[in-house]
Amino acid sequence: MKTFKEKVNDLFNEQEELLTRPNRPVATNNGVYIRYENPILTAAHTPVIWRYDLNEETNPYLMERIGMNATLNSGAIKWNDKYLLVVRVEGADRKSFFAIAESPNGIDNFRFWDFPVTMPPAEDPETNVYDMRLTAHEDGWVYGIFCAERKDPNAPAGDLSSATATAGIARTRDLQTWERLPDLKSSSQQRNVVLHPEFVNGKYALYTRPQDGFIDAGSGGGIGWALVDDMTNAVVTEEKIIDSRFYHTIKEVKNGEGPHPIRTEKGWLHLAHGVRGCAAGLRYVLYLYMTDLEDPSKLIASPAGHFMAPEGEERIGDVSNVLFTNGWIADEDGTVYIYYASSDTRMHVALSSIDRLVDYCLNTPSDRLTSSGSVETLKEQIEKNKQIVSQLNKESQTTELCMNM
Ligand code: M1P
Repeated sequence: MKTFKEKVNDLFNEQEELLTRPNRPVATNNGVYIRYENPILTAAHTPVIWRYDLNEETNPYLMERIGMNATLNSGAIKWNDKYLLVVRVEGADRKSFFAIAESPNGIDNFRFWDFPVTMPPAEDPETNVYDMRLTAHEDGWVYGIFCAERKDPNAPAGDLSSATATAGIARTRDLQTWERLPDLKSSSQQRNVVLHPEFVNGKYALYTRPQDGFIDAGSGGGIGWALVDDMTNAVVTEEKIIDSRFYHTIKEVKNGEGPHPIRTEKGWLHLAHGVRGCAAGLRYVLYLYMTDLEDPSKLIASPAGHFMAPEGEERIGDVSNVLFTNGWIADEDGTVYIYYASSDTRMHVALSSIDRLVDYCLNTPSDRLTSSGSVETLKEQIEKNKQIVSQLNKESQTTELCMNM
């Protein structure tokens, strides 16, 4: 029989093994990105000192006192040479909160800081906060914009589910102390609001996602764009849709900006999520698009379809069939670390590069929005490839590249 002290040691040792487990790239890839074998953060990665009361007198059975349910939708930033995630941690009590986990290499050894983020509540205190997008703005502050959720004050008596979504705003200079600013004022509900890292025409620029209800985007046409004078009193006066939803696409039901876009030589590179409905419920996938360098609200590339969709175990979780992202880090050498959550349960990383992602955006055919259009796109590629393969076959007597010409 182990002593209490030995059992405590076991807890720490088992967790250490999990936290230090090396992550390896999976063998198969599509040339666009590389997935990694293990999730980078799960509920089991949350610190032992959060979950257990380690005092033998008050917890003689060494039971978990405060359960953690999931680690998901995380903002990301490179900070003092470390890869930092502002993780949405969801407790067993269904409340989400933010906590920072850091890694020396961006792909494994993620470790939570001892204390979660103390986020001051808004003047009208919310019930739940989640999905923070981080932006180190050129004004010198690091902003975190997140969903602040409240019970719908207009819900009929007995309806304990209807809620409202508002963009909560906070800023920090050290990621330790957060100053809460007033929530974004907008005529519609908002989620997936993201701050562009540079001033545009002297103003702060926001990617928005107007929505009629808490779940349904309704008449909100897609990812929006709004210029704001002052982040300490952010008001959406004019909003235009820059990346629309379309019937029978991966973003038919709704879409939302992921992390803030990355500046590249060829334009702003955007990562987003798109949602469609099916008999199994909503299916969330990731997609990319690009906008103009001078005018980040002008769409210049819109590759068809998803860039990443749930695979294998990623398909299963608290909300199955979901990939969601709100964080990526572009390193100085052009490597891009894409942080995504699967099925609202765990965090993963995929690696790519700015060059590859830009190439993907500029050279993946766009959606012609009908089956016949898709067949035409396919035929164009097949025609071009047949010519190349026939040329290659002529050049190579020894290699039979294509049996079916
Ligand atoms: O459950 C899937 C996702 O649902 C919502 O996404 P959206 O903002 O597009 O409606 C969010 O609640 C998100 O956190 C969640 O991952």
